[in-house]
Amino acid sequence: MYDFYTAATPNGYKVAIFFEESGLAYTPHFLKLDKLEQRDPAYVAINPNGRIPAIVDREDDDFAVFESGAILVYLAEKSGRFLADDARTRSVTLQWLMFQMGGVGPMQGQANVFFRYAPEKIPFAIERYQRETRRLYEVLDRRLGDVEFLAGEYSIADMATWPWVRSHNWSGVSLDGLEHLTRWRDAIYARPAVQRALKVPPRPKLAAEEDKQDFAARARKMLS
Ligand SMILES: N[C@@H](CCC(=O)N[C@@H](CS)C(=O)NCC(=O)O)C(=O)O
Repeated sequence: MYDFYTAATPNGYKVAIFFEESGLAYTPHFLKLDKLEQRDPAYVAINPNGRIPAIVDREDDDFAVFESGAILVYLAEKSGRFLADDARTRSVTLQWLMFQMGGVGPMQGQANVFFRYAPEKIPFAIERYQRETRRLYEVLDRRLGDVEFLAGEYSIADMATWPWVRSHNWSGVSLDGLEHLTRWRDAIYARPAVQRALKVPPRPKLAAEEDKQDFAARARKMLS
């Protein structure tokens, strides 16, 4: 059994998708990021970075894992799912996982900060991070023109990348013209396990402008 510390963000949904796809037993704990619960010393003892997600493996001496990519690798190795054994497929999976962890996540995260949360609008920063995110999406699109999923078969690389691509509108980044990435986005969205994961916790619907402003104001509290 795993304790899973999370919130309604892309990095949290990566791990929720793994749990729902694999059927591993887990107990979710939802942190209120706008109340800065992620900085509570009891939680920082689990995740020294004071961010979500994190897990604790209750069947392995309460072993704690932080960093979403490391969590996915740990769970894949524990369950024998979604990370191939053969060296080449495993390497390809880890290459695309690292591409997400070092590229898509940080760039799109900064696009969100400057496009949605920053108290002042800095056009250079907004354009820089949106353009870089779009460039990374184009890399994904070319890859997905050759293969069904990033490592060939559905894997932790897709689980890590999908929640970010899914929220492209929030970052102000278009998928126009990226037909392979759009095909992949829709195929993963249709998976029942992914639908279940998106309720862990439920993602707020930000249809109205007031809802978007309210969400951004709460997210801004984390920037201090
Ligand atoms: N590299 C980390 C990033 C974790 C991260 O930035 N989590 C965000 C939510 S997506 C968070 O906890 N933010 C709270 C804060 O900034 O205080 C990972 O992939 O686990």
